[in-house]
Formats: sequence, C-alpha cells, structure tokens
Amino acid sequence: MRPNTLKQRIRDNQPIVSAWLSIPSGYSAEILARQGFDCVNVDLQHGMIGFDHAVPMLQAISATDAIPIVRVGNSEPAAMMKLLDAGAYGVICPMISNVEDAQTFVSACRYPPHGNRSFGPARGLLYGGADYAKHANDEILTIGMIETREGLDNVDAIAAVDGLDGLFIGPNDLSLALGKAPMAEPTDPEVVAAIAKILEAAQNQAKVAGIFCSSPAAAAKRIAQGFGFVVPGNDAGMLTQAGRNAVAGARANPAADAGNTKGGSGY
Ligand code: 3PY
Ligand code: MG
Repeated sequence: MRPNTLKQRIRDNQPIVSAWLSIPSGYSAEILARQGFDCVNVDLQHGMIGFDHAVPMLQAISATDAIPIVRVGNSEPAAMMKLLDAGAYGVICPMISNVEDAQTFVSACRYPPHGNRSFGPARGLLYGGADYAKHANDEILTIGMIETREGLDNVDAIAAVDGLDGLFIGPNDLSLALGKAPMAEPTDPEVVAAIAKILEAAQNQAKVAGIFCSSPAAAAKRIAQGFGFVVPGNDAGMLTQAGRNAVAGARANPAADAGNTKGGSGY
C-alpha cells in the first residue's frame, strides 16, 4: 500500500502543513495540492462541498505528492466509510466530546477486528494499491477535533483512545464553547489555557496535536509552540486576501504595470 507520509512525519516529529479546501472544485484542489503542502484537506463540514464534489477533488489531490484527507460533517460512520472508500487517507472528525465519540470515529476507520469499517475500498485500492485492505488500518490517519466544553473536560481520556492518531483544535468552536466570541486566533486567557491543555494532552500520549490557523505567520507560531499539524488558512481566505491585495495594489499605483501585457499567475 502507498505509505501515508503524514504518519511518517508524525513519527519523525516533522510538522504537517495542510491545505484546507472549502471551494467545491477539482481545479482549485489541484492548484493547492501542487504548492508543497504535506496534505490537502477536503472540508465537508463547513466547506461548500458534498460527496459528489469531494470525489474529483480527492482524485486531483491524489495525482500529486500531497496526501488527500477529509474533514467530515460529524461522526456518522457511513459517511466516513464512503469517503475512505473514495480514497481519503485521513479523516478529521469534528466535535469529539468523549471517549465513546472517539471510539465510534476510530472504529469506522478501521477494518475488523480493530473496528467496524465495511469492506468496499473502491478508489482506496486505486490510490493505495492492491494490498490496501491489508494495511489500511495502519495507514489511515484519524484526528479527532476537541472544540466542545465536554471534549475539553475529557481531553486526557480522549487522547488515550487506542487508534486515535491525534487531536485537532477548532479555535472558533472552542471559544464559543467557553462562552467567548468565535476567534481563529484566540487571545482570551481561558481559551489560551484550553488550547495549551489540549496540546499537552496530545503530547502526553505521543500523539499529534493540530490546530486551524488564520495565516502562515500564525501557523509558524503554532509549530514553535509544539503543534505538529497546522493549517495556514483555507482556500476561501487565501482567495479573499489575494483579491484584496490585487485591488489595493492596483489602486495604490496604477502606473506601476503600465506597458506590462504579460499574464500573471492566474488566467
Ligand atoms: C473551528 O475553528 O471551530 C474549526 O472547526 C476550524 O475549522
Ligand atoms: Mg469547528
């Protein structure tokens, strides 16, 4: 089976930098997958993406060295199993609040005897190789999101769940859960302490800790803090920023590009 290089990076203590897709397009998936990210996540929770769009996006990513992963909408096993069959090499599951949630999630991603994943690996076989079924339990990455108050209270027990590869923080939901305004880069001391607690819980179990970030600089700071999985913003945010910069740049100095008729990087 094609090795999951994310698992290798975790073993080697190398941070994972993930792209995050919310736009339902194989083309934008392909563009980002070719920019050097370790993995590209297709976000089926908050992204504008359903299963039928996710499949060509996973195909586009799997034509590159980036590992295709998904964030599912919830811990419902059938949807996860179908995305694994479609070739996802990792699953991020939101709102893991207790050990039972984590076990349900992990079980859906593992074939018996380690779980209850149903057999029918379709694109998994094409991407992973003929021996997919033999090694999938070892290669598929499972990351549970801690972003509820209950999840925070139970974080040590959740981190210890066998087969769960890591914890991932949703800073917006975590802020809301603690009675604060949603923030991608929280500054409230209670939320900051909660983030530190989740990081420590993962580290105590030698598991990877991940967090959504709003910019490359924020992601670099999180890596320096010990996070092993960061997301330096999503596709929509990058497009928004690039669009704003383009407009501001054009208005700031309208004569700068006079005479330059060459196309830029988008056409
Ligand atoms: C959150 O901030 O709650 C997230 O889930 C980020 O994707
Ligand atoms: Mg969230």
